[in-house]
Formats: sequence, structure tokens, C-alpha cells
Amino acid sequence: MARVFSGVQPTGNIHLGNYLGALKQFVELQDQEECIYCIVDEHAITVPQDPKELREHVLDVAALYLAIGIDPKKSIVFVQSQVSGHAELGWICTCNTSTGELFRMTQFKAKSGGKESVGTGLLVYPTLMAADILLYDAEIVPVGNDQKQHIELTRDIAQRMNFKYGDDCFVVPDGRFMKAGARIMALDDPTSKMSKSATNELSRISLLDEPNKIKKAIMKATTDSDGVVKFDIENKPGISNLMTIYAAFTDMSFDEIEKKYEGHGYGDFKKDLVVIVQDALAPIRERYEEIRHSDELIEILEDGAKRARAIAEPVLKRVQDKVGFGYDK
Ligand code: AQP
Repeated sequence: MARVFSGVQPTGNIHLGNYLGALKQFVELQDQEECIYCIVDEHAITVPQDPKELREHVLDVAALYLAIGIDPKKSIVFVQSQVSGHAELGWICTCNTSTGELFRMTQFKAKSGGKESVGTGLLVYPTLMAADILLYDAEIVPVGNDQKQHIELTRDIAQRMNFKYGDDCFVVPDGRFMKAGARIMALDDPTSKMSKSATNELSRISLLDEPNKIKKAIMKATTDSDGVVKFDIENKPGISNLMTIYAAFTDMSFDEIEKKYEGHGYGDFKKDLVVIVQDALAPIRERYEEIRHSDELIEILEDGAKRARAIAEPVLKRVQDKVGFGYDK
């Protein structure tokens, strides 16, 4: 069994991009591997957060994890800040990373948006993400395509520290990316990725959206004017993005979808997609409502943190010994 680690930020409701790019893999993997799934609240504070809202969002994401099918008997589910090893190893990773590597990260460039000064967390969070993964000796990291650069940095840090301190310092992890859904684009602008923090609500579909909101977002989604259902990312990014969502939920190939809608306009395709997405999300919303305010949810997180600490502590100790922390008695 390989060990798997991944996480999601509690920065708002999980959307189709998070689900199809990452979370769907979380569920698939738990039957074959040893899975650890985290709610990364320490990453969330790289941008300003209202403390009360942040605590609520942590539980929202935890409940969504369970609602999509993560089984706490098979997987460890916990909150990052409840395992202190993340921050401790994060510091060690930061000290083994150059500023040049961090300034090159595309997400830093996008999030700092040319401002002269931004929170330091926005610059250094990739080293915390590296620590999140390395702390568990994880071999597989299921994530969306936008995290490729972060996984590469994690591998670089692990290899560099293995060279410096000995090969058994870290396990070098690999990213795992979906064939369909690794990058879902915004519905109102298929050139930027679907994101929790975009201001236009209709740019995304959140897993908890009501059927009417799902319908509105899909029917209004930006497409082109030639009306042919054809997968062509370069020239037809809008319909290609919708086809990606269609394929991810139905397991149909793009060829099959194209054949099915030959001679039909976008209207018929979009109407069917509305039903597909509504049907897929209805049971998730139902399960979420059952679990979100239950005592069970808190118990699962407490138990998860305990199990996570049991794995993390010896790994942290191993690395601390290697870098020379502590003293001989
Ligand atoms: N559009 C996307 N398509 C496919 N996968 C995606 N992921 C995010 N957006 C897409 C994947 O979802 C996982 C969790 O992401 P996250 O919440 O930790 O952070 P993020 O990438 O910053 O997500 P958002 O939605 O864009 O949040 P904001 O707006 O707060 O920055 C990751 O595996 C990610 O790859």
C-alpha cells in the first residue's frame, strides 16, 4: 500500500474544479492505498480571514469530504493546525529553499498581482505545502494541474535535503493528476481556472449549489458562436471546458459526446449537462446536511488528528535529528 496525502483550503465552498481535479481521486484512492486528507487552515491565512468564518469553513470542508464519500474508517481526515509538525517541518523546508524558487512560482505571481508588498505567507506557503506532504512520508499526492509546480518544488526540496542530510531524510513524492478534470476553467471565462475566490458566483458551480443556480451557471456559460459540440481547447475553450465536466461525470469520451450531439446546438448539450450535474450533486448536498452539524464530525476530526500525529511525530523527529536540533545528553 502506498501512502497518499492531499489537502484542500477552507476558503469557501468546494467547487467542481476542486472536486473533479482532486477530491474525486481522494475517494478512488482510499480503497487501494493508505490515505491522509487534510483541511489546510494554515494555508488559508495567507490571505486575510475572518476567524469565525474560518472555523466554520473548516467544518464545511470536513463535512464535504465525508459527503463526497471519504470514509473516515479507511482514510485519516484532520485539520492541519491540529498537528503542530506541519508548521515545524515547514520552517525547516523554508530554510532549505531559495527566495528565487519561491518568487518564480506562478501562483505567487498571480496572487501578488504586481503589488509592491504582500503578506509573506503568500510567498512561502509552497514550503509549508512541501512540509505537509513530506511529514507523512507520502508517495502519492492527488491534486489538480495547477499544483504541478508545487509538487515539483516539494520533490526538489526532498531531493536536496536527501543529498545534504542522507537519503533516508525524505520520501520523494509524485503528483497524481486526473485525465478528465485536472483543470476545470471558469464558466464565465474559460481562459482562467475555476476558483473559490472569483467574485462572479456564476463563474463556478459549488458542490452545495441549489439546482437553479447550477442551471443558471451552465446555461449562461461562455461558449463560441459556431454552435458545434467539438472538443478543441485552443479554438473552443468554453465548450471544451463544459465537455470536460460532462466527460468527468459520465465517463464518456469526447468522441462519444461529439457523436451524441452532432447536428444539435449548444442548447441541447447544456440542458443535458444541467441534469447530469444536478443529479450528481444532489446526494452530496443531502449527506452534507446530515453530517455538517453532527457530533460525529468533530469526533472524526479529533480521531483523525490523533492518527495523523502518530505518523507525523516520528518523521519530524527523524528530520530534526538530521538537521542537528536538540543536543546529546
Ligand atoms: N479549477 C480547478 N480545476 C481542477 N482542480 C482544481 N483545484 C483547484 N482549482 C481547480 C484543485 O483542488 C485542490 C484544492 O485546492 P485548494 O482549495 O487547496 O486551493 P486552490 O487551488 O487555490 O483552489 P481555488 O479554488 O482556486 O481557491 P482560491 O480561489 O482560494 O485560490 C487542489 O488539488 C487543486 O489543484
